[in-house]
Amino acid sequence: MATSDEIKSLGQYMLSVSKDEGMEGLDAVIEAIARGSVRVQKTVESAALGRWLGSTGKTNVHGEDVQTLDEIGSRVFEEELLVSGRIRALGSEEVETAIEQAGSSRGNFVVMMDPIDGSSNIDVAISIGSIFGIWRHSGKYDEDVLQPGNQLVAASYTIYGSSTVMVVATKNHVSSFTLDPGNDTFWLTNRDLKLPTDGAYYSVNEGYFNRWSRNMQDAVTTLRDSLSLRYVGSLVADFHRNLLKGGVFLYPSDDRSPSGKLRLMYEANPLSFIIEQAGGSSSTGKTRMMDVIPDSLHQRTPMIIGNSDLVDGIVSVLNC
Ligand code: AHM
Ligand code: MG
Repeated sequence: MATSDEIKSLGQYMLSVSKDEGMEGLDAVIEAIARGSVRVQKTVESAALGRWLGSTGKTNVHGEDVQTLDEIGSRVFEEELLVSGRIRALGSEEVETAIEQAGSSRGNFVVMMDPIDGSSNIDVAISIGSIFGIWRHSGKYDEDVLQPGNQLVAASYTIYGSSTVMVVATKNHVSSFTLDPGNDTFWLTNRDLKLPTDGAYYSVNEGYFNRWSRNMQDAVTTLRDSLSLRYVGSLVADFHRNLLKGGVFLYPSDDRSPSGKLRLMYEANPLSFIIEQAGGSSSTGKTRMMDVIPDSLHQRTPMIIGNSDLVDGIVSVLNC
């Protein structure tokens, strides 16, 4: 690969990575996500002015209220990804069944996405994001859409925060790119990201403390001794901060949600791939997240993700 001095834009970076890692067409998929992110960022920025806040009045497959921006984000990324010509199957947290593009002879990738993550923060101008897991097209449709995380070839997320940042992970690199809104281009700003060795933060919704198992309560109580609490309530924002500063994010099961809240295919697997490439780990509390064999597209999972020593410590308290 060329040196960082020679590689500046996301497009240039991805051309080089796709070639080096033998993944023809991955650059087109990532560029489609980048174009979608620019469109979504513009919508997020002026959501109140364009009357794109609030609920659509519809309910999604998870029984959750669909926000107007959820619907826009889903449509934007679907359009951009499908015109890339590289998608064989596309699954979305907002859509019941995955789209199959059987006729696309160049379609060699399967993408699972959460088009707008952190929906409860849309109306209050707090950071939200978009998450993508990318697998190779493996064979039949059913096999394509239910591949485990350990078969991921790339993952990405975009955070619409005080700046718009896109993080892209492939088997050998995790890099971040910052959007220049003047020319709608993402520029490389952080190359080969690695988690800091000392975690600074723990992130969990402590409002659910009384619903957790005794062991989970003990594990979180221990974290309070050495770490600061930060919880935005947008997974992408909590994850991104912990990736840069070190720490651990938890969304456990509780007595109302025995499988937790987060979705394996759209949220947990892509972020687990990224954290492992950055030197951390991710667990369901029982097993490595990426070894879970999915049984349905929209299945939920508990998640503990971040610095390996913190994840391992929590998992050992959970299983003692
Ligand atoms: P969403 O994808 O519908 O926005 O739901 C997932 C979000 C995550 O971003 C976040 O970590 C979590 O829900 C917050 O849930 P809670 O409000 O229960 O803490
Ligand atoms: Mg989400």
